[in-house]
Amino acid sequence: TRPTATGLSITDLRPAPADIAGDAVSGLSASPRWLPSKYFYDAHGSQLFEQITRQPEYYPTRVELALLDAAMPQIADAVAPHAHVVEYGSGSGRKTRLLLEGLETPVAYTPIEISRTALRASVERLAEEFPQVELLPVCADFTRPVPLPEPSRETGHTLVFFPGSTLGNFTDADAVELLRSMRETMGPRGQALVGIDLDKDPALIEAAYNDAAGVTAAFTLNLLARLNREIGSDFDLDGFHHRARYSRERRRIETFLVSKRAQDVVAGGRRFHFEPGETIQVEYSHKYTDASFDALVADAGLQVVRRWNDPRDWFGLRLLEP
Ligand code: AVI
Repeated sequence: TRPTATGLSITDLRPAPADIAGDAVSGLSASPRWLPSKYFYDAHGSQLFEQITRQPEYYPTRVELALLDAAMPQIADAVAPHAHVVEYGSGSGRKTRLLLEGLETPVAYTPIEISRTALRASVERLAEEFPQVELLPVCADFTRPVPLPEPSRETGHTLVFFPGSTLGNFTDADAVELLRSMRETMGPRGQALVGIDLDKDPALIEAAYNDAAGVTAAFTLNLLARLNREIGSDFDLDGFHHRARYSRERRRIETFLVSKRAQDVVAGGRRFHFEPGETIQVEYSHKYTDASFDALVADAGLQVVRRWNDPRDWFGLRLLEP
C-alpha cells in the first residue's frame, strides 16, 4: 500500500507491464486481431473517457446519473443497511457520490480501479465529502479476483456497485465469469447494483460512439500511444483510424482501429504487417434487453430482484442477489 497526499492508503495490485506486452503480442498475433479494451484507461485515457461522458452524443452517463438520482429513494429502501460498498472500475466517482449520499448508512467504500491517477483523485475528493465512510481503495484489474480489504467496523453486507454499463465491454462469456466473481465477492447475503445500457435505435447508439468532436476517436487511438510508451511499440498514430458500428444482430457496438495503409509495426519484439483497411478489434459495448440480461445473470447464479429504467427505456439499473 502507498499513501496518497491526504494519507489514504491505496492497495496496489496493478498489472505489471509484462502482462500488457504479453496481451498485446497475443492479440496482435490472433486472427482477427484484437487488443483488450481495459488498456484504454491509463491517466490520459481516463481523462479522455471523462470527456466522452460530457459529449452531447454520449447519452449513457447523463441518463444513468438522472436515473440514479430519481430512483435513489427506492434503491436505498431495497439495499440492506450498513453496507460495505465495493465499486468495480470507479472512474471519477460522480455516481458513487449519489449512491453514498442516498444510502442511509454506508459503512465502508472500496473502489477497485485500474488507473491509479483516477483512483487517487476520486478518493481524495470522497474523503472530504464522506468522513463517516471508511475508504479502502484498491488499484487493480477487477477482471481478476481481488482480495477485499477488511473494514475496521462491522458491516451488514457487501453491495457491489457496477454502473456505466461497463459489463457491456465484456463478451457474454466473460460477463458471466465476472458476474460469478461478483457473486463470490458479495457473498450469500450480498447484493449488486448494475447499470446496463438498453437496446434502442441504432442511430442513437452509433452517434454516442462517433461524437462529432472526435473525443471517442482520440480515446481509441490513445491505446496505441499507451502501448508505444509502455511496451516500446512503434505504432504510427496517424496510420490508423477509429471505426465504431452497431451490430443489431449481436446487439453491440464493435470498435476497431483500421490501418490506413500498408505498414509494419514492431510490438513486444515482434513485427506485425498491416494491409490497408486491416483492423484491430479494440472494444465491444453490448446493449441489453431484459431477456438477454436476465439470461446472463441466471448463468452466473444470480437473479434480478429490482429494475429501474429511465422514462425512455434507454438505460437501466438492476439490483441482483444470489
Ligand atoms: C466504460 N464503457 C462502459 C464505455 C462504453 O460506453 O462502452 C467506454 C466507451 N468507449 C467508447 N466510448 C465510451
